[in-house]
Amino acid sequence: MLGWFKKKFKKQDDAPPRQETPIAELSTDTPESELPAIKEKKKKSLVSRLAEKLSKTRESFTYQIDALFLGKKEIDGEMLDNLEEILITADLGVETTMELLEHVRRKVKRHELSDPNSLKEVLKEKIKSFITENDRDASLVMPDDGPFVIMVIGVNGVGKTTTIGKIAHKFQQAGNSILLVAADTFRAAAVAQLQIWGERNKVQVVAHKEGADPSSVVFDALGIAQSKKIDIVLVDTAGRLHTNSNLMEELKKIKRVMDKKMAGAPHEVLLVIDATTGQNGISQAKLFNEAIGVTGLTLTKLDGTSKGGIVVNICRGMQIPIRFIGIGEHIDDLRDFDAGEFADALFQSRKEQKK
Ligand SMILES: Nc1nc2c(ncn2[C@@H]2O[C@H](COP(=O)(O)OP(=O)(O)OP(=O)(O)O)[C@@H](O)[C@H]2O)c(=O)[nH]1
Ligand SMILES: [Mg+2]
Repeated sequence: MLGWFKKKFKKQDDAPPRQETPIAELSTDTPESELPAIKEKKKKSLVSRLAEKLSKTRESFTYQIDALFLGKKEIDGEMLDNLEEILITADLGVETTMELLEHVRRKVKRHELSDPNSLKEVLKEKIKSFITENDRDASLVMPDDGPFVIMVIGVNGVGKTTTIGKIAHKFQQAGNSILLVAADTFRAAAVAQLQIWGERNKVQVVAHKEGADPSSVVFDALGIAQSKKIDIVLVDTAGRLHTNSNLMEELKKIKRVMDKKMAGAPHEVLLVIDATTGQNGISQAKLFNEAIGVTGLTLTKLDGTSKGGIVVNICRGMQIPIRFIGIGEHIDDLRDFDAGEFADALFQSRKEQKK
């Protein structure tokens, strides 16, 4: 769990098994020889559940690709044109789509590829390699002591507050103490929403009055976190301001104040992107990264979109790692992003899903 995070919080290793994987539990009398098989079963079950959640993308993407090649004997121009349309529609991005088609065309020309079935396999392998190639362990600068501070940013409605609620749950299950910070002070409803997540998780929420300076909320909260020896601080920010001030300037200020109060904080600037917005999400990531400096991404609403190809696009085009994916509105609907697992789930066929 949370490979990028594990280094500091050893407690994570003692975490109870995640509720979403009700597989054969390991017990002390499980023979060692059975462990690999159990692990494999667990992996399959995780992939299948993810595949279920990605059903919209799979219908418009994976199944379309399957259908395109079904019963065909030859690769022709029309087939490649249709393939291009499928890839673009799933939001893989123009550049990635062109690169894939070029790869395929080259292979056809060199007679390394002739039948549609092997083309399908080549395509899958190439897309999988796009998703996994940037899957490096993005190291984080961990504080030697004191809380690990995560500042969550993104435009309005992308799922910041919900994601914070889910992350709090995940870390809490792993045995960490959590503090939530309502730095979206521009709407009373925003504070109330975070407080609901606080109650749900039974964790403290630091909030000031509506309209207060977000930086002062954060300043106070970090003081509380230090004195209470909190493990993880999650800071919720506004997605849109109802004043004339500039959102990016406001976020920069919050970040500066954090660093002043606690050198090195925030340790993670997590940008939340709504996967249903497709290419727009990529533009947001670029803007936020230029202005604030983003260290990790969360892609939400992958359950409700056929544009899950955006993941390929992001893995390919951005140097920022995806930390989490949101696959529903429930507290458990957040996954650590695992490139291999995602690629396997994306390409799970209808037949495999039914098994
Ligand atoms: N289906 C689905 N819905 C999600 C997911 N994440 C968030 N949502 C929903 O998206 C809507 C907006 O979520 P919020 O968490 O309020 O978004 P926000 O970014 O905090 O919004 P503002 O505070 O207005 O900027 C809510 O209805 C959430 O339930 C997800 O992974 N899947
Ligand atoms: Mg919010």
